[in-house]
Amino acid sequence: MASAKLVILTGAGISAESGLSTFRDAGGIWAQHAVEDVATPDGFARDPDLVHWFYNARRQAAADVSPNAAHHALARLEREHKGEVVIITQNVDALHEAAGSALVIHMHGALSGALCATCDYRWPAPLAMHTNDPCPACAAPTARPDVVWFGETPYQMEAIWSHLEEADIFAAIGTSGNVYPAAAFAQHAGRAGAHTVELNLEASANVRDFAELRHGPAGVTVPPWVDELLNQ
Ligand code: BJW
Repeated sequence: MASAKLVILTGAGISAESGLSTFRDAGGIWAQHAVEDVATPDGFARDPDLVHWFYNARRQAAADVSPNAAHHALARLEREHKGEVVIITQNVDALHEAAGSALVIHMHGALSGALCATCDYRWPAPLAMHTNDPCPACAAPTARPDVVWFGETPYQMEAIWSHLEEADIFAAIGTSGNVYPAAAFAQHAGRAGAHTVELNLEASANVRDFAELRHGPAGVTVPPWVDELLNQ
């Protein structure tokens, strides 16, 4: 197991103890905003001011927080484990990178990125984006946050399926298992032979796809799990 390939999916729950809201918990983001208004291409076409306001507020909130014990433990795992450690995050914050993780796939994009809806050019997002901001490449007034909304294809899916098929251990941390394709990763990795572990506050919607369950706050469950992996 010393050189096992570890593939780790993270969701909003891993950043909760840093102070960022989750989506589907009581009082979470979807209790305050209608998902179809702020996280779909149609919502952006209808009211770009509202969508920019929503993501500007989240970009500001993400700039004000620090990684917690779970992010730090995963960065230590990547530094000290002899095999490959791949983090696939659904999160648009940069807390894994801030903790020191290097191999991080942002499958739902990043708050730090801007994307031209006309020509697909990407550039670093300013703290506040505005409707009609021009694209630096084609000048079209169609700048949007570089995040993946419902109905859009998540990023780096080919690489992700390959990592899942090569995984010796697959873990999902802080994700409710409601959003596909991420919710199918445990089943995919498990069928390809990985040992599957869920580390979440509570049982997720796809708890049956995991061989091992560790329920509790990520800041409490992840550091000892990492210690165990490094001591195996
Ligand atoms: C803690 C904790 C602590 C709290 N410690 N834990 C019908 C059936 C099946 C699928 C579909 C369907 N109809 C449509 C679809 C597809 C659709 C989908 O899944 N819809 C479902 C709602 C049914 N998916 C898509 O459209 C995706 N695209 C797609 O499928 O393309 C086709 C394709 C697939 C494969 C290959 C090629 C093409 C796109 C999904 C885009 C999701 N976008 C969002 C918003 C954008 C980013 C942003 O603004 O941040 O991404 S939605 C939102 O949900 C966000 C998140 O990344 C995502 C997942 O949420 P997450 O992270 O799981 O958060 P929560 O809040 O749900 O859960 C937190 C968990 O943490 C909870 O369990 C807590 O208990 C726990 N917790 N505190 C540990 N301290």
